[in-house]
Amino acid sequence: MALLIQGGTIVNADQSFRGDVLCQNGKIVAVGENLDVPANTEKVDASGCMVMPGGIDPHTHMQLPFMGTVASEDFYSGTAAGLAGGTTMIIDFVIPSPQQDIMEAYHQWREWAEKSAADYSFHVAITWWDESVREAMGTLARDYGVNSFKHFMAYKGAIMADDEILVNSFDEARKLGALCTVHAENGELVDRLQKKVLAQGITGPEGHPLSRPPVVEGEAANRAIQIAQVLNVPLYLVHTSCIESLDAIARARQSGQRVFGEVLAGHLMLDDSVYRDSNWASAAAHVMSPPFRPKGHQEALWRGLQSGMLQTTATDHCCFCEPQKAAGKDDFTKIPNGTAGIEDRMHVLWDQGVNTGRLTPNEFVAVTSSNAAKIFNIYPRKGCVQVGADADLVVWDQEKTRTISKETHHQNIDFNIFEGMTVKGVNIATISNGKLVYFDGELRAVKGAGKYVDRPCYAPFYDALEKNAANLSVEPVNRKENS
Ligand code: URQ
Ligand code: ZN
Ligand code: ZN
Repeated sequence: MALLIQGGTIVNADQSFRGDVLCQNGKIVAVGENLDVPANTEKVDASGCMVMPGGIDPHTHMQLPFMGTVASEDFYSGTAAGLAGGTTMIIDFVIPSPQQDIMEAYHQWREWAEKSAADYSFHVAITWWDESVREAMGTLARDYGVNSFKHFMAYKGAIMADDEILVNSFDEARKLGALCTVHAENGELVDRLQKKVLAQGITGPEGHPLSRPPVVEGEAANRAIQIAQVLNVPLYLVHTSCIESLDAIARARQSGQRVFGEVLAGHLMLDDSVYRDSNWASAAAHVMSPPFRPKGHQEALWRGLQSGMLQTTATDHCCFCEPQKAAGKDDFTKIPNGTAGIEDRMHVLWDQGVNTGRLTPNEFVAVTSSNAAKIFNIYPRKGCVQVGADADLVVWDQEKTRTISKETHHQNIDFNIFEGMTVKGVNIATISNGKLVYFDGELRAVKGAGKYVDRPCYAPFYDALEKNAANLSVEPVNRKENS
């Protein structure tokens, strides 16, 4: 059955124009006016609305086993909530335990994700190192469409990657033509500061930001950037939350280094006052890493997005309900880290990005979809309204409002960090793989309808890098002649 989205204005990252969109067999088959439409085509009226590429959230953790529990949102409920909010693809994370076989972990996450309602892909975390890990990276890059490897520089004693792992993994990623991504916080400093804060008798959630101040992120961001520079590998910093890491990214990009930055909708909107809420459950619900920052960092992050120093927006959707957060009732270091956002990201970014004049609608498309597609090498299959692309689209009504609340969201969590926020400009329809899956408040997500998305490596680009690096090499000095 074909689907025609008619009467709208198509908004891509590079241009906007009046046009209808015809979808068939999961693909966009025609774009323009006066299209030749098959009989029995389902029609969606987009008059007065914008038609944009479906959002890509490059950072989620559905049903993540973490800190002694499992995230409450699974791949079906999480991708369904994303569809309700206009996100039609996620890039989640395979996170092997240290010493766990990488391929075993990969197949485990693939199995969990089969129930997804929308398309998905995986970054693979490198949490330990030996020759089997190196081999697995090659297998994943060549045979399983993995072109990005994640490194947690935080979480000492759990999944933290020390410099030896970073150097081994970054070097291997370059040879494969893959991208390295990092959670940039110095895990040793976090560990030491957590002990120091607890020793001062601070056990509540207000201790969380004290144990991981912005400088702890800035140090790790700088370190990862310099290691990537020495090893000649592109780098992507996830959840850039503060001025210190934003400045590190800006310096690197201004020097020509290939570094990318991601920012979470939450870090653009919230500050660290949330941790001083007298209600323990509310303060604990905001415990995630890096923490929400003091006032001032948020505006700097918006400027990073506007200036192109930050390229993508995400949510780090990692849900833990109050009973789970209560594990840290007497010790904030035991509160499972994570917050939600997959359903609200695009609404929050439009309301505080486009309605305020910070972003144009085209830039909104870039930072919610197209840039992630380009960086992770799935553009224009994803992130663009054009013939041949996947039929993942949103019909966006700039005038429609929504008040965000845990009472009405589709996310499987008992809290919403944007609670009570009224946004103007939301998707009235979401099309996933050419099917109308959300329309005027009715969610029609189908369990298992999502497909795994292969992301090819970047080999040709790296060959040039290698040649360039070789040209800069110094000839060995022949000292025999002088002896
Ligand atoms: O660090 C992450 O990205 C994962 C473990 C989710 N939790 C969080 O606090 N960001
Ligand atoms: Zn992280
Ligand atoms: Zn994360």
